[in-house]
Amino acid sequence: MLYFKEMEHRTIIFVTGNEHKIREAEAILSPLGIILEQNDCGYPELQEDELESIAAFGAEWAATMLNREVMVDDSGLFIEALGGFPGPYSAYVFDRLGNERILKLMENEVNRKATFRCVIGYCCPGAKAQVFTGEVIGEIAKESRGNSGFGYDPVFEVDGVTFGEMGEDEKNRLSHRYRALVRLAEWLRVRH
Ligand code: ITT
Repeated sequence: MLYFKEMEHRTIIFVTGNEHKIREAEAILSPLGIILEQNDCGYPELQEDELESIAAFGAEWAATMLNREVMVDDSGLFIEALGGFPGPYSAYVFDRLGNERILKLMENEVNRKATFRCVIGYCCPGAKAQVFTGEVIGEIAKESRGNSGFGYDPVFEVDGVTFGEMGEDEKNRLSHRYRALVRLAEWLRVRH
């Protein structure tokens, strides 16, 4: 198929320290002909409210530093009843509080709506970063369920099923990360 042929042999450095993100992104992108190489050199994370500016800055920084075509993934869980918390602070909050404390904060809350967002920052050396956003709307579960996935997966549910209860394949067909990555792949297909 022409689509796959055009995408052959593209390798992007994925700058992340998170093995789960790599695994999911590989499963999503490899059928589209995009190969990923992990680099865990890290990047400075701006203290910003917008995942987009954090991802754009990180991608430009990493492209310059590594002198390679790179992508970064900045994700966050935005809980409506908590005013969008933890949002851009999701990594910090997960490390300090974890899922059980989040569930405690939500104990008597009727509005359980939450949005999981993923922003992929992509950059070539010397160019401006491009950002691709994907989001999925769901709810905070009443209790932690499922052993699949990572991070907030056991407490984030879509149509009554948590990401933790879904198999990897099912999560990768509808997740925030999937939605952002297919936008990246489509942009690369058209632009390059
Ligand atoms: P890098 O910055 O090194 O890529 P990280 O784990 O710090 O890795 P983020 O800041 O993007 O990544 O993640 C914010 C938090 O949200 C962190 O605790 C993740 O474990 C969690 N998270 C990100 N994507 C997730 C997903 O698909 N399912 C569940 N939790 C996720």
